Amino acid sequence: MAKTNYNAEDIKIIEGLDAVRLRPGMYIGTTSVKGLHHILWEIVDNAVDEASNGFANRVEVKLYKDGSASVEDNGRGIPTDIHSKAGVSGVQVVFTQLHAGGKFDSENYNFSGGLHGVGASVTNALSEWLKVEVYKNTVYSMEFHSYLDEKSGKIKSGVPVAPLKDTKVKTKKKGTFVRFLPDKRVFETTQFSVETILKRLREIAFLNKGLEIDFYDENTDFHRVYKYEGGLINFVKYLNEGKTTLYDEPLYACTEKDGIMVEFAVQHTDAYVESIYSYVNNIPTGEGGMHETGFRSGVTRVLNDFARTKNILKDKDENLLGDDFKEGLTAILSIKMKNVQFEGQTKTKLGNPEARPAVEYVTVNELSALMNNKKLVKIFEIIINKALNAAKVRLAAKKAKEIARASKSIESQNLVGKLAACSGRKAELNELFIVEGDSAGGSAKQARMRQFQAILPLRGKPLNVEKKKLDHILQNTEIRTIISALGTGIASEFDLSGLKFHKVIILSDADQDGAHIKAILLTFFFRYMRELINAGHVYMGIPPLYKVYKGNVEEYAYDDKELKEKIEKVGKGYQIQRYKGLGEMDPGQLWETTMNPKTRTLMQVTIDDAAEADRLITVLMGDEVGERKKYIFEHADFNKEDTFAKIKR
Ligand code: 1YM
Repeated sequence: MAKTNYNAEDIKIIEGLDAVRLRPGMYIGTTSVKGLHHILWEIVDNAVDEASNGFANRVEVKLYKDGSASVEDNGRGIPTDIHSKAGVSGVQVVFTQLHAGGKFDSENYNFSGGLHGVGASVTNALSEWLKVEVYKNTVYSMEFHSYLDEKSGKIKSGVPVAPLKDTKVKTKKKGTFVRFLPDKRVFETTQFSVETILKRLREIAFLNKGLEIDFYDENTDFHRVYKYEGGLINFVKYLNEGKTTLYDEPLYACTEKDGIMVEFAVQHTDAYVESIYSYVNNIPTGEGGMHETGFRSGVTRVLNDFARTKNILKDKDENLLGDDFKEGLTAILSIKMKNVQFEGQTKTKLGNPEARPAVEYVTVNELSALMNNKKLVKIFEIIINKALNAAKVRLAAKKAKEIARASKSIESQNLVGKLAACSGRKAELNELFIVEGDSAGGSAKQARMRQFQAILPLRGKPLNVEKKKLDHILQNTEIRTIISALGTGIASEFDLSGLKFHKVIILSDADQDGAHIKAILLTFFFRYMRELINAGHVYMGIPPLYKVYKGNVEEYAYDDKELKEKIEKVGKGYQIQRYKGLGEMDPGQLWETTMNPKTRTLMQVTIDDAAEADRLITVLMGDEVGERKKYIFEHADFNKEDTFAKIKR
């Protein structure tokens, strides 16, 4: 049965994998640490899909001392028989054929299950070696490697060492095991981040109730198990930790409609902002899309109906709006469907129109059913009353929106008194430095390149916007100044096209106060201008901590490790100055170390994981001191890369 002569078709397959190595960016977006994790997620996705389809209930992820990683599930095992068209085993097809867009048109295997990410071949192409074992009564095994072809001088990617072999070793196990070593010639770093992996595994476990995910790191002997019998219910409770909830148990539903699996959990808190996080096939959809739209209109419709049946809303009253229902709403919406189309700036917006009516239908049906449950009536009354309150604020004041709208014209009112504007008019080139303190602000004004750098000094601390209503927030001068300087408006009035600076750079001291100011500003951007962050416009400046000097030689160090290097570089007779704040630097030094695009270091603020960032903000900025202390204690260093920030030089 096995093919003996490897013909032209096989060669074409191999060329396919070589193309991946030639332009990895086209397949995994980037060869940074993010791309490195991407090739792990490809394998994890296949294992999780197998579980999603009900064939597996356990996934194990392991990191090894040699730098390799493995994933194992207890499902059916990748098909081991010969694929009629390809003439090689299913295993070989999976790891050597590129599946464009995650679709795979084959007669042999139906992908009813394979929801997405059949990109295991990409992982193979970008690895030094990859080993597969399939457990079906006996152990099947196959190995691939990438090697330098002497003749062509080029690297051949993901080449089978031998066809799939039935080792005849008996096993009671079922499933698939894949282990691979990411290729150092491809990636900027091949060091996996345990923190990144754990966060994603926990998210997957939340999204797939009952699925057990084990993680083990051989390097540190660290072991962790995630398993949530409540799934999304546990997820919502986790997000609401540290918030005051209006009722104890989240509302939950899970049903299929027109081939789309719809699942959600909802719980209200006393907060004013909304925290809805949506997923499609376990992938976060940060920009929302059709499923979210359907969910929102479903919630609005069903709650209005309820309010009318209960005579809370009278005939003469107008319907409550979606916006009224979103105050304090924490929700996870997770759907599973085929042929997913992603759109939007970051390709995290669901485009499939059919998702909207399906989700709306399920939301209305399931919530109505819950409303008829006598025990839950109280909860719905609480929700309606909260919305009525929100509507009152909306109708009586209408102020928030007017001010938000006015914020767009504030520039013409010249409220931006303190802003030292720049002279250039090209937003793409312009930079706004939001600087802590008047003295550093003064230095920055002297140091800047007037053409494209504007300076906004902050005198006091801006208002902590967490737990404040919008109209209250908009009375704060510092916040108003920032809004007016940016030119985008905020909240529902936000419009990215008005942005006057494509780099918004927060410059604060590397101490507690500076960290607090950063946190306050990031909270504000996250809650009211999230698109600004999503579109990559928000940065943090990193001032040096030390100057090492001798005569007229000056070297700056941004951390203690660099300090050692710089001391060696300057040599005997060096002196050290430790900067306690930006204010201690003269304009020349500030320019060179923190503002000059040629020599400075910026950290770009990104949100890989919006739900996690939301929880973090709740913990950091909310009023539960204990949790905050704990977090700050564990993550004392605000200048390091984390959920919010990635270094960009
Ligand atoms: C550790 C990684 O890849 N598990 C896995 C993959 C597959 C199956 C089961 C599977 C799918 C189907 C039928 C089907 C895949 N099979 C294919 C292909 N774990 C891991 N477990 N039988 C088994 O979707 O119909 C691709 S992935 F294409 F061969 F069917």
